[in-house]
Parts: sequence; structure tokens; C-alpha cells
Amino acid sequence: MKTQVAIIGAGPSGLLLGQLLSKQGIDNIIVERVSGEYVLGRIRAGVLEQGMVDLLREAGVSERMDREGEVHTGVELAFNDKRVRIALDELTGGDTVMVYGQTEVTRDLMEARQTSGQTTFYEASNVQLNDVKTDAPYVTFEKNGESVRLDCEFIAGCDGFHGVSRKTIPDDVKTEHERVYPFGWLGLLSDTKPAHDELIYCKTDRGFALASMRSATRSRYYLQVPLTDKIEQWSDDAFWTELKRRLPTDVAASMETGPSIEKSIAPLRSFVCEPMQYGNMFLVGDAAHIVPPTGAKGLNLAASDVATLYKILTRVYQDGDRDCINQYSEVCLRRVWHGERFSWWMTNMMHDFGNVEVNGTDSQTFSRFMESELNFYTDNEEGRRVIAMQYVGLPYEEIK
Ligand code: RFL
Ligand code: PHB
Repeated sequence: MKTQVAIIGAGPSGLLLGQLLSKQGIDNIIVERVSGEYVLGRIRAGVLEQGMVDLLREAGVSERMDREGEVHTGVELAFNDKRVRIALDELTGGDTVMVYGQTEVTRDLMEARQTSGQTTFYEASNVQLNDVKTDAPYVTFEKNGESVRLDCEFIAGCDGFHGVSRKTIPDDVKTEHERVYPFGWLGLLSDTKPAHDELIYCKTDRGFALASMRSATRSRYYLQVPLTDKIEQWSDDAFWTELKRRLPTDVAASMETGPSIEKSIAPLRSFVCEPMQYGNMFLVGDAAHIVPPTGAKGLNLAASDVATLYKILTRVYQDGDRDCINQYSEVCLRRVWHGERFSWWMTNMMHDFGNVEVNGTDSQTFSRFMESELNFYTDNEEGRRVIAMQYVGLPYEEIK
């Protein structure tokens, strides 16, 4: 079997890249380890930057998002009995974010792919990338007990943090930067009216909490929990009780509760693999970098990688310009590091690090530094603007 671009992984990165390439007449095949149903069952991101919204429109998959997604012009930070609204649009000259779940983005992309008729292999096992350094790379995998060989010109590794693509870059070529945080996020999804009409990020003595949403009738909440906590320990009642303790009093008092639809614990990590390309193989999204979710940047960074790779491959196939290929990693990493820094900073400011030493600083001193940081940035308009500019997302870089 033959294609121009083999895409490993049918998460949002792989599907969006496939859709954009198909629109330019570039043939692609996606190989995914699990089923489509399983991919849709993973509840993740909820906040889309303008850049990603525009890219989804360009890909022709924005119809439902434009109808059902909610444009948010602000987010709140709550701490020390204070609530500070970051007026995203006013502070940035009109930029906003879109609240529309990753599950829905993925569903829209899956439907568009079905319509376009491009091939996707779900439930492919033993996926391997071969000869990625040559002009004739190929992917091998097993499907329904049969071995398949997929010859291609380029491979896009869109297979997430635990995928195989990153492993094809030899250890002496790549550097992996990592920070693992001493806590996780326990998330709960429920068909209840959101506690507030905007997102509230709450720093409290009991730990961090986030009130988010998917629609006017569906809420998404998170609690900072110790990494040792198991999901079985958290009944819905226990979750709601703890959430009410961490949300601002008036919000907690009027909050609607109900049975959970999904509940899961995610560890928090900052991770970057450099470089993001090796020969004719490109890493895209979570395969190359992970951010803690506090800045709502993971999916958005994946989208900006997709935008860069799509522009490069379009130029390769339409203009025959192969020189632009080498820019991929450099262009992506500049934006990735900004997203990493912002997510790390927000995580440090908003979470309780307990008694763990942080960055060589004892926990109490670190906590004072972060309190001061939070007050400093929220007390004046310039500080709030710095937060707003990064929350709505930095502009995409053009390729040369
Ligand atoms: P994904 O979504 O992990 O998809 C990778 C796909 O590759 C498949 N795969 C393989 N396929 C073939 N062969 C193999 N060997 C394979 N190994 C794996 C997997 O099955 C999967 O289908 O990566 P992708 O596409 O790069 O997308 C990245 C996003 O999913 C991620 O960055 C975001 O969800 C992060 N994130 C958030 N991002 C935001 O921009 N805004 C948010 O508000 C936000 N909130 C979040 C988040 C992530 C969270 N969790 C659970 C980590 C909230 C949470 C709780
Ligand atoms: C979400 O709604 O899932 C969400 C929103 C904002 C974040 C992280 C997750 O920072």
C-alpha cells in the first residue's frame, strides 16, 4: 500500500492534519492503535484559541463548532477571597477563546474524514516506523491478524505522549526535557448547569480547583489531588463536597450537582522533545510535548504544530520546495516553549505544592513567591494583559 503522508495516530492532531492535507489534494493514510469509539471516550481539552478556531474553519470542519461553541471574553482567577476577571478581549484588542470540547472537535473531524473517503486503519497493532531517515520511509502494522506495509514520502507522528514515533529518533540525536509535578487533576463531567458563565481557576489552601464547562447544560470540573489518590476513592459526593470547599462561596452555594458521566485522574507534566523532526518524520502535538493543563494549551499547541506541518507539506507538494522542510522543528519549538513556560508558570502560581521543595526552594518560601507573583500580575492592568495575551494564544509563525 502507498500514500504520500502516513499519519500515526487519529487523535485531534492526526485527524486535523489529514483533513487539511486532503483539502490540498495530498494523499494520506492514518494508522491508529485503538478504536474510534475509544478515542471519543477520552475527555480532555475544552478551550480553543483563536488560531485553532481559524484552522478548523480552514479545514472545513467548523460548522457545528460555530453553532454550538461558546465564545468566552474572559476568565476568572480566584484566590485569597478575591476574584479577578481577566478580560481577554479588552486586554488583547479583541481576542477571545472558544469553549468547545476536544471530543466534539474529534467527532467533527472523524465525520469529515469519512466523507472525504481517505483511509484510516483503527485498531492497528505493532505499528512500526521504518527508514525514516531515507526518502522511502514506510510504516508496518498488523490489522485483523494480517501484516500491512505502508510506503510513503513523509511520516507525521501524531501518536501522543506514549506513542512509538518519538522513539524512532535516536537517543544521541534527541534531548528530552521533563518536569513531573507532585500532584494530579481529578476531572468530573456532568450534565449540570455550569457553576458560572466563565471559567474560574481557584487557588485555595486545600489545593487548586477549576470550574469549566462544555455547554449551557454540561459542566467540567477539576480538583488538584495527590498522585497517590485512586479514582475509586472519589465518589461523586466526595467530589462535590470537596469542590464546594474550594470554589468561591457564592458560586459553591448556587452550584448544581448531579451524577458524573466521566471521572478520571491525570498526572501533570511539562515535557519537550528536541528536535521535533528526524529525516522525513515529524512529531506533532503530544508526541513531542506535554504541558500541565492549567494554561489550556495542550491541544492548542498541537494545532499550531499541525498548521506549520500543513503549510510546509503544501509547499513541498505544490511548489516542489523541499528546503522549507528543515524549518519545522525550529518554528514549532519557539511557540511550544512559550506555551510550556506559561503553563508551568500558571501551575506554579495556582497549585499547593505541600511540603515538597520546588526548584530548590523550600515549600513555604516558594508559596510566598507565588502569592506575590499572583498579586503582582493581577493587581495592575499590564499584568492582567500579560496573562490575557498568553491565554488567548500567541500568533502562529509563518514559514520562510
Ligand atoms: P492524543 O490526543 O494523545 O492522540 C494520539 C493518538 O495516537 C494514538 N496512538 C497510536 N496510534 C498508532 N500507533 C501507536 N503506537 C500509537 N500510540 C498512540 C492514540 O491512541 C491517540 O488516539 O494526542 P494529540 O492528537 O497530539 O492531541 C493532543 C491533545 O489530546 C492534548 O494536548 C490535550 O487534550 C491537552 N489538554 C488540553 N489542551 C488544551 O489545549 N486545552 C485544554 O483545555 C486542555 N485540557 C488537556 C486538558 C489534557 C488533559 N488530560 C487528560 C491529559 C485537560 C486534561 C484533563
Ligand atoms: C476543560 O474544560 O477541560 C479545561 C479548561 C481549561 C483548562 C483545562 C481544562 O485550563
